[in-house]
Amino acid sequence: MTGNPLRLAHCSDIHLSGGAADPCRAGFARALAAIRTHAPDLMLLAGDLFDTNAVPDETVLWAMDALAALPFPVAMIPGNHDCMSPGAIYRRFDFGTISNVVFLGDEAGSVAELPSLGAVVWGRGMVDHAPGFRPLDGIPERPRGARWHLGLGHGIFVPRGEQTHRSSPIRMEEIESSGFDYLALGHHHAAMDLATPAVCAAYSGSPTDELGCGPSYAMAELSGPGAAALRIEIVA
Ligand SMILES: [Mn+2]
Repeated sequence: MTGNPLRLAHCSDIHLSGGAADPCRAGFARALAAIRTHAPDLMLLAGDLFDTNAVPDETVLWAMDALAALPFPVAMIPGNHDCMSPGAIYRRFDFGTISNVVFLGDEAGSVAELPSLGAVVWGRGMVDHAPGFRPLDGIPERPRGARWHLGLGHGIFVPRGEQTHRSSPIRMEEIESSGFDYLALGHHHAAMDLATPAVCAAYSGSPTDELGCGPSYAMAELSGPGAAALRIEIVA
């Protein structure tokens, strides 16, 4: 298949909490400025934009404005800190009304088409961060005619062959069999490159946490089936 590559930015675990003095707000603004320099076709936001569902409305409105100001589309899911519990931020504020944002909050999983990019994006909205919630359960077949099949998930990474009793497990076997061209993961604040020959996947790490290699996001360039270049970028 020929055509332009797809350039993805991937960010998660920002943990916005308070007002203008919140260091995560400044950190997210720096990360967005850095992401803009890559001129991505799409940004995937893999959960925990907010630290709790009790953040002030002003914080939510600031974040909505920050996303609306981006010159590219954004596809996003909730995480465990901003999950879809009763009274959740995303039940009170409809991020889907932002013209360049698609919000994938349905508990059963939902799909958004981005026809101008030839991309289809899937994700599940976490209601309850519990062992029974499987962030990658129910991935649909690759949609016919879609050039790029992209996924989002928020939960704990479980290496190949291991078991866990922890909440929201994301098993390496599920990543490998997902069929996605790119899978944007969130929850671990240290970045993790999980790309395999079949699936390009990563935890982007948090742009507002020093854990691991430092505050980070990920950039992926998809140039064809199984052909992806992934970079973890450090926020200066
Ligand atoms: Mn999380």
